[in-house]
Amino acid sequence: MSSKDPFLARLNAVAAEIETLLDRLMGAAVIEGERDRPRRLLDAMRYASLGGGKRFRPFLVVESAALFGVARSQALMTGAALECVHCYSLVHDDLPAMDNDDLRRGRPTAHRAFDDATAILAGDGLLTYAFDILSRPETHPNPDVRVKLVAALARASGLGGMVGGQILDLAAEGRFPGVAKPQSLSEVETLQAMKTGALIRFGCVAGAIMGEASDDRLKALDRYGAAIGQAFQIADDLLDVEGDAATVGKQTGKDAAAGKATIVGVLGVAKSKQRLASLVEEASAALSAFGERADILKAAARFVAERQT
Ligand code: GRG
Repeated sequence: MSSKDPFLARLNAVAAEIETLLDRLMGAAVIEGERDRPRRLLDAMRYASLGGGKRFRPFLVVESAALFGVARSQALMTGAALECVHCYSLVHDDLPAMDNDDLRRGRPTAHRAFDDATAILAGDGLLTYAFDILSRPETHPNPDVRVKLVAALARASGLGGMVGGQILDLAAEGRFPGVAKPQSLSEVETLQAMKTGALIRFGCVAGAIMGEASDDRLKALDRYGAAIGQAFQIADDLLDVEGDAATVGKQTGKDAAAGKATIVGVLGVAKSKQRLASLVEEASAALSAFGERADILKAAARFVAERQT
């Protein structure tokens, strides 16, 4: 990624800091006050979380937190927790029982590099570690804020968020005989808002939670997050239709083959691109109260729509 573009330079800066932080957080096999960490599990967790990925979700945390003057080191801790949940979801999504993928971030998927059981446990380890990270005073000095972060990430990740969206996604593929397939535009929007949107939305409101911002400001970031979350998924679906595997870093052309419910499948390519453009506008409009200080987040909305990987 070129760093001449100011947006990419800031995204890359967060990516480098997150890499260093995750490496530190998962660096030691022997931790004071904890039982020794089993080497194979630690290796698989490191494989799944280090050395790849755009780190777009931590970027959202860092840049939304910057609007409220939150210390960058604290925002990075929350970003690292969010990235752990994201990486766990990728590991589990790639498993044979889910999407059965061999390639992720341009490398063999975790269950290919290790084995199914180790990959399942690495995902479990990353998910639970996220909440360990959020509960530390290093993440925020105020315990009330830490509890709010834990609750918000748990909700974004779980039953009414990503995991709930994932089961609706599997239902849409017709995996469960007798269970209705979500197919209409609004059903597909709901499942995608849960599966992909909820974590992105958390990334956007996390800064406001950490900055103990007013309700208005938190809601503005929530509206921004909802718009870019939807845009992110439409862009992902378009990449599956139009992208090539070498650039995207994972197999393409899989959605239609699997009978997945996508906005592109419902609206077609041309209308989906129009929808993408209006979501970018909607995202920028949601940030009007922040003025120029939110320009980087507006650039992030454009990046979401234009990304090739
Ligand atoms: C298995 C509980 C569970 C949930 C799976 C992650 C997920 C939910 C599904 C993956 C399917 C998918 C490709 C969804 C599109 C959105 C998405 C998560 C894309 C990958 O995120 P990026 O582009 O990846 O931010 P990097 O590698 O840059 O971190």
